[in-house]
Amino acid sequence: MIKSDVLRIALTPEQCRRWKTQIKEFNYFRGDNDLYSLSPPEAMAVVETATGPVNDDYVLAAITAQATTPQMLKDEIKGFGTADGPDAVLIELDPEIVDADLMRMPVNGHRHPLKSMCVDDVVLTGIIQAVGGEPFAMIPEAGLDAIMPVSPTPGKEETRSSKGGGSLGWHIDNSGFPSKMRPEYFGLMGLISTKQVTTSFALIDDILAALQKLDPRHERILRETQYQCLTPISFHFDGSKQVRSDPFPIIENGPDGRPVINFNEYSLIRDHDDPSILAALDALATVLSDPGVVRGEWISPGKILLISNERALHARGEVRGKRYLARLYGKRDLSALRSLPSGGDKVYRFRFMMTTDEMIAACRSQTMAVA
Ligand SMILES: O=C(O)CCC(=O)C(=O)O
Ligand SMILES: [Fe+2]
Repeated sequence: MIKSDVLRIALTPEQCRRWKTQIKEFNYFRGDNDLYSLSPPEAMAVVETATGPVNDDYVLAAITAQATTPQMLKDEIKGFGTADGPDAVLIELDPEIVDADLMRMPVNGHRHPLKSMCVDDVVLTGIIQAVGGEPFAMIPEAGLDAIMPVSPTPGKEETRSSKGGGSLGWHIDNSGFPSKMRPEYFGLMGLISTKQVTTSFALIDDILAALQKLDPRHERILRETQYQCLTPISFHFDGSKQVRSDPFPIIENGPDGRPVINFNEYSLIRDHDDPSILAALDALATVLSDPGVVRGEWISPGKILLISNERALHARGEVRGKRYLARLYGKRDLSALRSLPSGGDKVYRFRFMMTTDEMIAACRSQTMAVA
């Protein structure tokens, strides 16, 4: 089978050195980074007591990114996620672009208090912006850091989340939410990775072609509005229970008429007894172990994998060695998040408070991407 294209871009060490120098010359960082190591409950308290909009280091990093990201890179990736562009891009940079070191691994799942906003943060932010969307994060998940550390966290190694150490099954991020509140795409940047760990991904065009070969009926069944999943566990730090989403289709057509996928191997609720549904879900699992469909990358230091969260699924092998990736979400239309009663990102730009009540309401309002 011919796989749909993934764009690969490599910058020379010289191009990387120039970018890094420009970022440093911008000299926008104050070095105050106490906000980014806060846990979500601490971050919520900070937002609630802020008296007005705050221009913090992350906002300055986003401005620096806009000013310094190489034009050639912007031109190459701007079609990502559109009908003419790829659904996945691998960008290879010189590992020297990374500022993190082994002494500054995340603490309790959050940025090390001594790892300030730095070159790698600006680079990842620049790439997310170059696609044409805005970076964003959910405070209940990431605290006030826009860039989430993906690294095993003591006490959470066993969880099936970005803080776990085991393998992660096939999913899109924040599958329980309607698409207007989910990340549209994300970048995973390798900061530290001492042993090979594979991040897998499968593009929807490849998945559908393989399903079609097995039995053309499967796709039709997966397009029925009858699947449910649970809210993302990372949002329930307050001890609240996961809730069931409203029924949604696993495959549907997005606003531009092309297919999109919504699936999470772990949080999909499997209470179906209809044999055609079970057969379609089994076929999906079969296709997701087909080497003609599954791709993989070792996101080693300096590599950035940009993946659509609408037109691709991703998964990960077991973590080995010391590993620290930076993950940043992007979205072209933040209006649904900005209009939440909790106030959107008015106080901390790109970071959304999202209360438990709002999250539950969101999961109960699954709507088709196309009216
Ligand atoms: O660790 C990886 O390579 C992927 C992690 C992931 O799926 C996530 O953070 O959502
Ligand atoms: Fe993920």
